[in-house]
Amino acid sequence: MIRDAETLQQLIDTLSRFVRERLVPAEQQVAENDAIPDDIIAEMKAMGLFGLSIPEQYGGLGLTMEEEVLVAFELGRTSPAFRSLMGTNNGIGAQGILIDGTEEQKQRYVPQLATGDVIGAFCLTEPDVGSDSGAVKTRARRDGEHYILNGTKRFITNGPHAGLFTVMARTNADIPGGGGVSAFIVEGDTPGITRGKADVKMGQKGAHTCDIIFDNCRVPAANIIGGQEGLGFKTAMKVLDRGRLHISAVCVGVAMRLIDDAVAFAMERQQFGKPIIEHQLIQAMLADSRAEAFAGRSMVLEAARSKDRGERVSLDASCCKLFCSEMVGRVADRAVQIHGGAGYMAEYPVERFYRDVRLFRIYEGTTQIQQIVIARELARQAASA
Ligand code: COS
Repeated sequence: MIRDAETLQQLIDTLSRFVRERLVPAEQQVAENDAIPDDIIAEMKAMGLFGLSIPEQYGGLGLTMEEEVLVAFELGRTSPAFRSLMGTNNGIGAQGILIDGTEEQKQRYVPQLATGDVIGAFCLTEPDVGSDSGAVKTRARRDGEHYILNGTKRFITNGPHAGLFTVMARTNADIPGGGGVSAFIVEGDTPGITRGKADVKMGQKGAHTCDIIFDNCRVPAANIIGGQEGLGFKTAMKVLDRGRLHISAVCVGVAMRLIDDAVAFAMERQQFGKPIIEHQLIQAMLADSRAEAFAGRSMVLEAARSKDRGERVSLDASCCKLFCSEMVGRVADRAVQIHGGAGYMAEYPVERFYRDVRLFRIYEGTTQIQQIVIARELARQAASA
């Protein structure tokens, strides 16, 4: 439930203004330079954006899931690169510690993520481990009061900037699949960590990913999340349930932005003697886009409310991720189509967004993985009915 509607509205209004007045005008520069300007990062920190979903006792704003998705709808109205920078601290870079970490681990590591002084990253994917994330090959061998990590993590969001990693590594080679995997908190300056060069991506310029290579990296045994081996895969899945809801909300925000841009263009652009928004085939594309974005918004809010009630949301989160990421792809495609030849030109933001949104159908679980999660949950529910 919204805990204080007035304060929340103030936050959303402030954020909406920040997006409109600071972030949207900087989008092109971020895309060209492949970097977010330092003064914008400083403003994001001052606004508390790195700790939106981190509880107050660890220095964050402590938003509920419903409040967080309302904020993400606003943040989605600009280049995903801005959200990506603070997204890991709120999401996959902090939630493993928050969901399953010990109190000591939370107190030690989360406050620095809440302020944005340290950037967090989530190391699950590997060169040979993508959708089958239980197959983690990175090894963690116990050696006295430490574990020694060896392996390569791939496509790690914010990897070049991260000062704190949540790393899924296999502690028991005899247990295949997720049961042999543990999650570790690894400080970015630990000897034995090398960062690969930043990946060259299709879109989302300004958001950076790279390989993180662990070569005999010694991590204190006290940094195993939850203090116990074998929980890491489940921790990762719980983190992703939450992350998928957040990404879905961002997809809705981007869709709303693209619809606004397409409407503005269609009102301006004249063909056959009238603005193209008066042509029914253009109207159909706008109407379908708005209806689908509204459906996405409604389902994300509903799922977020379930999460705030403490319900398990794996099925709902996957439904949201599946629908919203595919939906924003269709909306971006129509937005380009409405712009006609101009939509193919880099001068218009829709060209950039068309490439940016492609990632939403892939990361934090592909569409096909969401389908698998949904079908398995249906079977599980039917079996236990
Ligand atoms: N919450 C809590 N526990 C979960 C869970 C969740 N959301 N999902 C699975 N588990 C538990 C299961 O209950 C099971 O527990 P038991 O062994 O006690 O029965 C265990 O974890 C293993 O689950 P499962 O058998 O379903 O695991 P699979 O290896 O079949 O993998 C998928 C399931 C494919 C869904 C998982 O690997 C996945 O989500 N892959 C995509 C990963 C991803 O999103 N990567 C993106 C990059 S990270 S940004």
